[in-house]
Amino acid sequence: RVAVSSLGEAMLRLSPPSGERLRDTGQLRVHVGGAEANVAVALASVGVSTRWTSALPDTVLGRRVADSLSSAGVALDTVHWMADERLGLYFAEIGSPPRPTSVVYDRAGSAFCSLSVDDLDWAAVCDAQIIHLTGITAAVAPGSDALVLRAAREGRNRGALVVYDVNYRASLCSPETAASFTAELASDIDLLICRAEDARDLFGLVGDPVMLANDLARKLAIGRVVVTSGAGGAVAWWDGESVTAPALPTVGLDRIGAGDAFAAGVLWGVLDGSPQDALNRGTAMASLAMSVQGDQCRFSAEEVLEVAHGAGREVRR
Ligand code: KDG
Repeated sequence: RVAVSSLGEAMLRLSPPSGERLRDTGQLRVHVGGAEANVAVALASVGVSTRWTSALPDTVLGRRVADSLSSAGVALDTVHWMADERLGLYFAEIGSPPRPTSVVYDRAGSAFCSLSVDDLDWAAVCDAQIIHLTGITAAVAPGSDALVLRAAREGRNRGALVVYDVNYRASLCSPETAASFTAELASDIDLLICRAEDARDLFGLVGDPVMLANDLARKLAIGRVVVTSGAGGAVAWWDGESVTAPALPTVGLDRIGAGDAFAAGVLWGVLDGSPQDALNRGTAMASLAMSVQGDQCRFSAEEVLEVAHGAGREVRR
């Protein structure tokens, strides 16, 4: 049994070198991305046993993704390999104020889009203490919501804790669809992670992050809710108590994947720390993720805890 099992699509990200634009560049740097893969890599890097389940094309690109995850220590035994399929791609131009980061997806018809519930061995996928799922996985293709519903149900039946990150992507579905899916899944969610802007855009909630966490917990009847608000830090409503953690200073070199690093820190804290440890590890990992290029946060437990301690806060190991 692994500590964390995550399910989702991986993509290759193609980005111009820093300071160049997609419309002009003659070079593209390659990074492996995909929110759930990012969470799995960040967790494995701090020493948490982690499994990632997905569908990959049996091509050099699919193998590149697998090699990248397994080099971080992620277990891939439940990955479904597919012949004659493609890997999703995305193009990201990393912004620098006042120019925002912009993303163009090329993920339609990927191997993950044709993954069905019958392709997976659910006993193996859900043999974990925590099942990590996101709204991206549910919205990748018509029918992928069934993967998320099944994973949450199988996880629950096996005594796992189900963590759902709303992670709304406007390119994949409408806010209404994302909100109604979250409501459908809610009775199987133990811990919800949601950006403040998603709480507003999907659920029509307004107020400061403490109120948002409280209101989401009440609206969806979920006992633990974490709300993130970028530079405003993170807030949790956790079994009836409020917990907060400020964001840590960072150069913000590459913000893509920071939310996934945050989620990984929270899951790590859920496994062996207090709710405050969970938020502190999350904000430390998010700030570290933003200090390097690429979607993934590959820092050791010592490096993460040093950053968390450096901010003058107690994080137990
Ligand atoms: O959170 C980072 C992800 O956005 C990135 O790795 C790609 O999964 C991705 C997506 O759907 O945007």
